[in-house]
Amino acid sequence: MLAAAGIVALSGTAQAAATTLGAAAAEKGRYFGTAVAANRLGEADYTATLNTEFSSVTPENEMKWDALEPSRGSFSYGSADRIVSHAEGRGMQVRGHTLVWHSQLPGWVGSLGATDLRSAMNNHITQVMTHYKGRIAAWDVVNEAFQDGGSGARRSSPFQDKLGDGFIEEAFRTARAADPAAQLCYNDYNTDGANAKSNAVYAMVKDFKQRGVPIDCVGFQSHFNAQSPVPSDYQANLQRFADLGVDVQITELDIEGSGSAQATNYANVTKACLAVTRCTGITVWGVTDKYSWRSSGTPLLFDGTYQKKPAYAAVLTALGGTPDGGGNPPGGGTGSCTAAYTTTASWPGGYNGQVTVTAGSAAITTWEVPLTFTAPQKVANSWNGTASWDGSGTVLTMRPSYNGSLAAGASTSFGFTVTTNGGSASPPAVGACKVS
Ligand code: 9MR
Repeated sequence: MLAAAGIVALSGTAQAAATTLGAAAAEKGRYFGTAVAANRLGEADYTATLNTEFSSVTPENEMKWDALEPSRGSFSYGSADRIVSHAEGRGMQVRGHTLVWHSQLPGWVGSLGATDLRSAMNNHITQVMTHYKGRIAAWDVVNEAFQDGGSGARRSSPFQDKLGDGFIEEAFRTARAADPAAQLCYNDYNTDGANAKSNAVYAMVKDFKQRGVPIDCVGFQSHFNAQSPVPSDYQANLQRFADLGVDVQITELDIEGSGSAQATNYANVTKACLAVTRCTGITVWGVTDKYSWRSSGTPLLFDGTYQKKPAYAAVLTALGGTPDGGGNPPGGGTGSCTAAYTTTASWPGGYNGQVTVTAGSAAITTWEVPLTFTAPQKVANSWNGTASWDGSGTVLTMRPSYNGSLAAGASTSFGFTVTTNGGSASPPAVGACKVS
């Protein structure tokens, strides 16, 4: 027997309203992105969610210095390239993260003297940006260079300690020369509202703009939880940076919590970005709670089984999208569903197929999925569904037997055995799931 590969997901939505984060954000002239880990791209549900919902990706770790240049002058681009290729193949843009950062920095960098460190920094920026030239929408050129707390001072790092304040300016100038098409961003956390740290970043950006140091954008990481809630002046803070003449981007959004409280916070962040003309996009820091760096805080939009959380619906609605495409079909049953097909086994003369039906962000009480088989295939047997054939004998509509009621985001599966009768072994064409 062969385990089979093909998975086809078909949405049952029937209206023009955007039903995904990426599409809804695009209607507002923005991207909606996620951090991605190269080693998860082989997981079907991970990649299906990524491909369906997001229009931008940020490699979560694969473009950090320790990943790209683990020893001096020796670059390894494999994992980062996989993410960039995946994105390019699907029309997603890429945020590069990050060129100069005190963390995930290989030991050899820290042990260099000032002259060597300067040339190593500039070489790292130039090599990496040249490798990806023209393919990265925005780079986090410098990440987290300021201290927390009330001092507004620069954070200690090999760059700061040996090169002084000027390392940031130098990094941006080197970056502009390496890839003039990329937007160049400064990125940090705990800068999401007005405070000593964000004031210090603000002063730096203002100075850069006045002196013509090339900077195009400021990234606000936006990692929120009970200790670090969404600031009440979040929108005002984005706006004051935008007013300096830079774009602002929400670059690593995650908000710990659950249910409606989490949903409200997510909606407020989304609305704040939409209210600031130069807020060009939002990136959440991961696809699913189970792989979040703060997994126990369930801070993302999809749970550990890739079901849409209330926060998902809140973001989509805030973006002007419609979780269920306005009803499916319009005027018919409420809610929506999707159907995903897998061949679970095959042998000479036949195969087993399985269709997983998943409710959208509202509960449903019934569903139907049409399957078109290639003659002279016959369905010998089916389970967990009620089968009815059309007159031609090629279109089989499956409806629930006992499994019509699904909670929001919940799934059920039905299956069938097909005999090929000497003909093609192609799996059926799976039509749109409908709530009838
Ligand atoms: O999510 C990243 C996690 O997988 C890494 O272990 C961690 C190591 O520093 O970095 C995480 O991402 C960080 C990002 O690069 C910069 N801002 C803070 C993020 C969360 O720690």
